[in-house]
Amino acid sequence: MSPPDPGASPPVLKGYAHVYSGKVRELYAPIDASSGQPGQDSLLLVATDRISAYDFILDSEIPDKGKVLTQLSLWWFDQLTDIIGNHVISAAAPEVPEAVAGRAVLVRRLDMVPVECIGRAYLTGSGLAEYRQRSSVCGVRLPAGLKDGSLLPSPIFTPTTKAPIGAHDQPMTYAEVGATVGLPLAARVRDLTIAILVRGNEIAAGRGILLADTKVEFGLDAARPDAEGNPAVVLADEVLTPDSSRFWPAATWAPGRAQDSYDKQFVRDWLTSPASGWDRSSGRVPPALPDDIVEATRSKYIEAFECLTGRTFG
Ligand code: Q0Z
Repeated sequence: MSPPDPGASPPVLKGYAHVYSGKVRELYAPIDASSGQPGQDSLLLVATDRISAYDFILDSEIPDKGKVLTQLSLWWFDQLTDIIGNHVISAAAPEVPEAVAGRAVLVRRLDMVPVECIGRAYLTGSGLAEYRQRSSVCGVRLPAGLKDGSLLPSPIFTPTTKAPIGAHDQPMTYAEVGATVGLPLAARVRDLTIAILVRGNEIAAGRGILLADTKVEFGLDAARPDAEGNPAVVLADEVLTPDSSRFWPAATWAPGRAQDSYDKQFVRDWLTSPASGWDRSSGRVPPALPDDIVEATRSKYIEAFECLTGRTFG
C-alpha cells in the first residue's frame, strides 16, 4: 500500500487536533476546553471519500463513501452488542462537528490490542497463498483440494502483526498472539473475531452478500472493568465495512477463480482494461477514474448499505 501523499495535509477541524492519517481515514483528538490541550479520553475517527485499489490510494474520490461506511459500521455495532460492546461515544452533534457530519464518530480512547484480528470464512488472498505453500494458514491446518474462493470447513482466525503504514502485515500463529498478549486475551479475541464474522454472514446471507473475511480491532477499556476486575475487551475501529472485509456478491460466487468484489469491481475492471492505459506491473500510480466508474462505484457502496441494513441511505 502506498503511504498517503505527504504533501496532502488533513483538513483543519476547529476544536480538534489532528493526530494521524490512515490510508482512507483521519484521526483527531478533541481539544479540552479548560486545558487547551488534546484530551486523552476520546478520539474522533473521520472516514474520507478516498478509495484504494491494487495497493494504491487513487486520485479519484467516491462521493459519500465516508458517510456510507461510517453509517454501515455504526449499524453493525448495533447488530453485535450481544456479542461485544463497542467504543462509540457519539456519532452526532455536538461531539461530531458539522464539517464531518455523518462520516465521523467520537470514540473512547482504548489501549489497543496490538494484533490485527482477521477472521476468514472463505479462502482467498494471502490466506490462499499461504495454503498453497504449506496446506495451512497461520498455523491452522486445512483440508486438501481447496480453491480460490472455497468456503472453509469452519471460519478460522488468521491474525497478523500491525505493520507501520506502507509496510505489509506479517502472519502470526495463535501461539505468537498468546506470547504477545497472554493466552486468556488471545483466546478471547480469537473467539470474538470468529463470532463477529459468523454473525455478519448470518445477517448478510439472506441479502445476497458473502463476507469472505474481515479484520477487526479490539481495545481494552480500563474504565470499564469486567466481573473479575480486568479491563473490558471492546470492539474498536470500524467493523464489517467493505474497507475492512471482502464483500462478495453471492450470485456470482464460484470457487476456482478470483471472485468479483461487491464494491470495487468497476474500479478494478476499468483499471486493468486497455481504456485506462495503466499497467499494474509498471509501478506507476493509477490514473484518475472516469465519472461513470466513480458513479457506478458510489452506487455499489450505497447498494451494500441499503441491502444489508434495509434502510435508505441519506
Ligand atoms: C484506531 C485509525 C485512522 C481511524 C488508533 N478507540 C480507539 N482507541 C485508541 N486508538 C484507536 C481507537 Cl479506534 C485507533 N486507529 C486506526 C486510523 C483513522 C482509525 F487514521 N488507530
